[in-house]
Amino acid sequence: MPTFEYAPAPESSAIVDIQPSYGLFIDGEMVDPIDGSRFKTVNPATEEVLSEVAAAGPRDVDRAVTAARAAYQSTWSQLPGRERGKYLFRLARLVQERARELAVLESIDNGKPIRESRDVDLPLVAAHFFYYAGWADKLGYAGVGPDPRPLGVAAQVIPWNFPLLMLAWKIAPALAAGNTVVLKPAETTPLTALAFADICRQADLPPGVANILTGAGETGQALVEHPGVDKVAFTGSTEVGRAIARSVAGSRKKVTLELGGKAANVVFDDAPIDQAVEGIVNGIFFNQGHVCCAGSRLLVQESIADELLDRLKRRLATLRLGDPLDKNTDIGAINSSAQLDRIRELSHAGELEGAERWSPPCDLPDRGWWFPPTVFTGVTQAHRIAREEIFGPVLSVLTFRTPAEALEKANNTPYGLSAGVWTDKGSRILWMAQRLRAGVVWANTFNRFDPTSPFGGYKESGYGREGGRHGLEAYLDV
Ligand code: TAP
Repeated sequence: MPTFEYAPAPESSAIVDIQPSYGLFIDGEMVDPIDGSRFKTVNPATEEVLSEVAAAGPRDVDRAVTAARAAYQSTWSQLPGRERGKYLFRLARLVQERARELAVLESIDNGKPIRESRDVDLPLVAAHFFYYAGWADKLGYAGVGPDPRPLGVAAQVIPWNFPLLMLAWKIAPALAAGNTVVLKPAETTPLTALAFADICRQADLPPGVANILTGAGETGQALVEHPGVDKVAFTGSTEVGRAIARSVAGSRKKVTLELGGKAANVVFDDAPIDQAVEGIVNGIFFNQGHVCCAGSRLLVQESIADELLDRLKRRLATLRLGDPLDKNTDIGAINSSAQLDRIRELSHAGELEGAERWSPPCDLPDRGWWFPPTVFTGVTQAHRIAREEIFGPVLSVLTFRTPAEALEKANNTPYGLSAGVWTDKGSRILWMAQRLRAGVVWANTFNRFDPTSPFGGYKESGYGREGGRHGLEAYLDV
C-alpha cells in the first residue's frame, strides 16, 4: 500500500495570549491567593512552562463559597428562568466566537490534537451551553415536578482529559437550574477554565455566580468538604470519588460522581469490518485513550479475529503521532509524566502476565510525554490490563464464541460506564443493550456525545447522570 507523506500543517498559537501568572476567579474578579501559593502548568508536548497559576487554600475556598452563596441569595436564584437563560445563551455565543482560541489553548495545555479540540471539544462545549440555556425557563417541564427549586451552591471538581468540556458539563446545567458554582479544574489543565472566567466577565455574568479556583487535590478536598456547599459534582478517578463519597456521607449535600471505566467494544462476525475498525480506533485512540468511556477492551468473535486484527494493525500504522497543534496529528501527547508512568507500568504488567504487545513503527518526539498506540492480544480476563483502567492509548483484545460469552465477558468488570456493539442485526443490538450493565451503549458507533443524552455509570463508574434533562435533576431539589 502506498504511504503518503504529509507536509506539516501547524495551527498558529499566536491567537492565544497566555499570561505569565494567573489569580483565582472569585466574585467576578481575578484575585491573588491569600497565602500567595502558585504552581506551574506545563505544555505536555514540549515540557515548557506555560504559566504560574494560583493554588487556592482553605481560606480562598471559603471566600469563593461565600461569594457563591451571596450571589445565589441576592441575584441568581431570584432571576426568572428566562433571564438566566439569556446569560447562558451569551456564554454559549462567546464560546463559539472564541472557539479557535480556546481550542488552541486546550491543545497547548492538555496535549490533545487540535483536530479533536477544534472539531469535538469546542463544538460540544458550545452545544452544552446552548442546550441548557434552553432549559432555564422550562424547568417545570423537565419531569421533576411542576416547580423545581435549585439546591444552592455547587462545588464542582473536574479532571484533565476534557478540561473545558467537563467544565461545560458541570457549569451549564447548574446555572440553568438556578445554582451558583465554585469549580476546580485539574492541576495540569487550568488554562481554559481561566479563559472561561474571562468569558464570564465578558458576558457580564453577575459576580459570584461562577467562581474558578485553581489548585491541586487539596483544593478539591477543601471545596467538597466546605460546610457551605449544597451539592458536590465530581468527575475523576474511582479512588478519589470513593474518598469524596465517604467525606460527605451523613451531610445534607447532594452528590453526583462520574468515575472511571473499562468499556467493552464487542464486534460480532456479521459486523461491517471496516466501520468496526474505525470505531475501535475512535474508541481507544481518540484523545490518547484519556477517555473514561474509552473502548479499552475489544471483544471480537473468534471467527473474524485474525482478519479484524490484521485490518486494525494496518489502520494503526497510518496514525500520525506528534505535535498536537499540527492539523494532521491523530495522537497527541500524554497529559503528564505521572500518567505516562501509569500507562508504562500497566503495559509492562501486560507483558509480564503473558499478553502479546504490538505497536506500529512510530517515532516518538525527544521532548514531551508520548506513548505509541499499543495493542495487546492473548489477553485473559484475569490480566490487569483487562481489569484496570489504563487511561492511555492501549487496547486489550479478548475473543468470544457466542453472544452469551460476549455478554458475560463484557459485564465482568467492576465498572459500568459504556459499551459498544457491532453487528448487522438489530435484534442482537437490542438483546445486548438490555443486558449490558453500562450507562451508555453505542451501536455500530463509539464515543458519540450529545448534550441531550444522559451520561453516567453503574457500579464503580459512579452515580447520577449528566446531560439531557436527567442532568438537570442532579441540580434541582426534587
Ligand atoms: P483524579 O485524580 O480523581 O482527579 C480528578 C479531580 O479531582 C482533579 O481536579 C483533582 O485535582 C481532584 N482531586 C484529587 N484529589 C482530590 C480529593 N481528595 N478531593 C477532591 N478532589 C480531588 O482523576 P484524574 O487523574 O484527574 O482523571 C482521570 C480519571 O477520571 C479516570 O479514572 C477517568 O476515568 C475519570 N474520568 C471520568 C469521567 C466520567 S464522565 N465518568 C470523565 C473524565 C474522567 P488534581 O488534578 O490537582 O489532582
